[in-house]
Amino acid sequence: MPPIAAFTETAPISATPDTTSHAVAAEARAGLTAHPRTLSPWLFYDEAGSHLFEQITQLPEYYLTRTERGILTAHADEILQQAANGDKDKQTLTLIELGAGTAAKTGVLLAAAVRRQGSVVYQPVDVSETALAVASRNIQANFPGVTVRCQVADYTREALPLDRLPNLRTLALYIGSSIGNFSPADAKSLLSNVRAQLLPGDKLLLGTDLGPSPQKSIDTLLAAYNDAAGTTAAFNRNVLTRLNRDLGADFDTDAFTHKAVWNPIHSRIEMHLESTRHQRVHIPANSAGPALTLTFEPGETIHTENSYKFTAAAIEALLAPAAFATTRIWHDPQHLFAVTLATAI
Ligand code: AVJ
Repeated sequence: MPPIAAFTETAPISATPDTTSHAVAAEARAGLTAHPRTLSPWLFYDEAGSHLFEQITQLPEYYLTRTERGILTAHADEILQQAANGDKDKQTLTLIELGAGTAAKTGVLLAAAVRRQGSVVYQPVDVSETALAVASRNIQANFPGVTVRCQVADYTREALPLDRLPNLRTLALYIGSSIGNFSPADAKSLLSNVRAQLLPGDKLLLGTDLGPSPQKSIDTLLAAYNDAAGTTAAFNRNVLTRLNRDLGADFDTDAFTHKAVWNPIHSRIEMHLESTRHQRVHIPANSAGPALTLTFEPGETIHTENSYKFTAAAIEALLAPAAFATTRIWHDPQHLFAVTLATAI
């Protein structure tokens, strides 16, 4: 296995900590017996899927990761300065990161925090203990002055296990456009949960992909989810491979086509798997229920992911109900992606 460098991208693990076969079985049963059929995006991130996601982040068409990294790199000092600003007695920051994974993009912000205040306590939160171990090792080795306190938790379900440090202001990081996988209602409750763990004046840094605009075509968006090399197609189909392995299902993965479509009503890219023929799929009895036989007609789809795209107004509309005021939005020069600093009110 190649050594994992501090700047290696890894999957933003948004799975529940309960990724046991029971959770997979329950999720697959509920989704595949619903109409239209769905599978939840956390199912993508088994080992093969996490590796495919890492490859996606390096594709020429997938601008999101490198664009966000560019924004963070260009504005790290300013982001830290604005996050600390506004309360003279509490300007020392501690950084907490939701879904930190291996903290690949965080280094640039940690380095800026160390420049600004000499040292910083960094609290990555993730469901994956393995990813956190890598994060901790890489950060401690490459960023002197950073103290890492890992917390294994599912921030999408539980209250944030925030270790409140006296007299420190918290800067919570939720980057990578991970919030794009949630419906607006779920995104608002997630942000409210985060907000409930913060004090007024604390900050949130939120990374979001942007919708089409005069500077950004729908084709740019579609290409990011329908790359020429077929990596996103493999990532999408891998969910069926996972169900075959984890549940003993018999999906013929070659009989499903990857589809990425722009939904202008909901301002989201949708990924689907489309059956190319009439087929039956069997799932043996498991802890979630009896054996299932699913019939797919040609053209019938499984909806596997939503990836919401935002405008400045839409970002504010998510943040405001969760009691965050938008403080500042940074963009890349092409206005593909946004990084928003919000203040807990
Ligand atoms: C990890 C949710 C940000 O929506 O762009 C990449 C996942 N899906 N290609 C995204 C993904 C297909 C990604 N997020």
